[in-house]
Parts: sequence; structure tokens; C-alpha cells
Amino acid sequence: MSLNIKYSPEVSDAKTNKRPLVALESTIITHGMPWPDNLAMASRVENTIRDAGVTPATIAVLDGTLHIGLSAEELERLAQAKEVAKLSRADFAACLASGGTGATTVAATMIAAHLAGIEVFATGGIGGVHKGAETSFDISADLRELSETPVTVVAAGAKAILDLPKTLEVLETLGVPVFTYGQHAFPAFWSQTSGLKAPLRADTPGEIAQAHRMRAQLGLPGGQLVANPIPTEAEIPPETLAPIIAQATAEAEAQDITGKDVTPFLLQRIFELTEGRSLEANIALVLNNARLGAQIAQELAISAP
Ligand code: PSU
Ligand code: MN
Repeated sequence: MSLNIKYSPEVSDAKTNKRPLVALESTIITHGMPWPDNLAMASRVENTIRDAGVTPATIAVLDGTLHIGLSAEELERLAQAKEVAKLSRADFAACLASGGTGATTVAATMIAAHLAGIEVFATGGIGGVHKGAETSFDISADLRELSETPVTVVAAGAKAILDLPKTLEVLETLGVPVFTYGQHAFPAFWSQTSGLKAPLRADTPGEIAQAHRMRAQLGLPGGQLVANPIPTEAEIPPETLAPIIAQATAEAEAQDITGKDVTPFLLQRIFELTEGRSLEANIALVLNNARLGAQIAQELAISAP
């Protein structure tokens, strides 16, 4: 059996004419936000990229076909779907082989983007090392993917539901370049700073594109993580979030939530406990990342090999 890939017309056109593209994940739509805000977010993100003169490619598996770019109808179907698989590196191929439908995480989106020749990908937050990982061993496959697959990922750092110092340590061990954009402090998703210093800093999209090209010239296989701080007006102070995160994490433990259910459970509880404020912030930061992703894609297009 062979892999079925379907490119949307706009993605196919951009590829033919060597115009810049930005990949987008779909787990953020199916498992990261509630309906109908998820669909509104996904369309706004795509339009933000189009407004910058770049083509968006939202990636998902629909009935065993890998879609690179979705139509408005396909996007809506996915946003409304109930029992969609959450696909990472481990289960991506099995879903395609069985004709299933699934949303791609950061890891699976990187694999698909690379296959489609797309070098940059914008999202909200990446998976990382969970709190208590020293006993649960819960470390997202996103981290290893960043060390393997040559795609530059723009995110707003990682959520404070994760153990951020350990996440940065693992990224360093795996040899993943971690840049913060326009500041030294590593951002914490809903908050501009986490109290940690990022290993690298970039102030222009051009620097990020050049570092991406230089890695390839060194023969290094992986990608890069660009941590772009949430815009000031959308930020939620860490003091406000700390007790909410503590509560959500305790509930996950009490209810024996494990494995790939952990992240969606925590996101949903934090949404409820902040009365929707976390969602507004999440949407603002994804749009901000889409803008930066589009700028990096334009710079990469100038230096395309
Ligand atoms: N973090 C977020 N929002 C998300 C996710 C993570 O702030 O939607 C999703 C992404 O798709 C990410 C995945 O790749 O969760 C990580 O899941 P896990 O921790 O199970 O690897
Ligand atoms: Mn996990």
C-alpha cells in the first residue's frame, strides 16, 4: 500500500511557484480548544498567514489520506469531530495504514511538513517534560522530533503545566537550538517570562532563517525551536495561573489521567478554571506566532537552496 498525500490547491500552487509556506498543526484544533472557538482560531491563523503573503498548510489525516492544507469544509469537519486520534510519531503511520482520521501534534506535523518540503511551522505551545516526569517518564515526543526533523517551529514557549527547567535541559541534551524572540527570558506560554533564560536569542526573522540554513550546512539533522513571547496586552500573570495549574495538575493525578490524555485534560481544566481567559490568551499568541512564522518563511524563501 502506498501513502496517499493530498495537497490543497493553494499549497500545491505555492509549491509549484516556490512561494513561502507555513505548516500548521491540527491537534491544537481537536484537542487544544473547544468548539467553535477552535474553528475560528484555525481560520484566523490561516488568514493571518495569507495576509502576510504566505500560504498556510494545515496538516491532518482524513480517512487515511495525509492532507497538506485543508479546505474550509475539511477544517470545519475536523474542528467538530469528536473521536479524532491525536497523532504523534509513534501512531502516525498506523493511522494512515488503517484509513483512520487523526489530528497531528507538533511531532507529527513536523514529519509531514518535512515530507512536503515545508521548513517552518507555527503553533501555540510544544509538548515537553511533564511535572513529575522523574516518576511518570512523561516526556513529549515533540522534543525528540525537534532533534530529528529539520523544521523551524515557532511556539510561545511551553506551558507552565510542564516542568520548564527540565524541558530546556532535555532540549539541550538533544541538541535542539532554542531561541527566544526579542528578549532573553524564556516565555511561559500565557506569560511573557518564565524566570528562565533561553539559551539563544534572535531579534529578526532573518537571523532565524540563517541559523536554519547553517544547521543544514553542518549536516545536523534536527530543527529549531523559536519561543515567541505572548503579546503584552494578552498576557496572564504567572501569579494568577500558578494556583490554577496546581489544581488542574492535582485533579489529573487524582483521576489517574495518563499518557496522551494528560495535555488535553489540563488544557480543558485550565480553560474552565480561568473562565475562558486562557483561551483568549492562547488565540492571541497563536496569531502572533503565525505572523512570525510567515516572516521566517519569507526569509527562508530568499535563501532557498
Ligand atoms: N500544548 C499546548 N497546546 C496544544 C498542545 C500542547 O499548549 O494543543 C498539543 C500539541 O499538538 C502538542 C501536543 O504537540 O499537545 C503534545 O502532546 P503530548 O504532551 O501528549 O506529547
Ligand atoms: Mn506525554
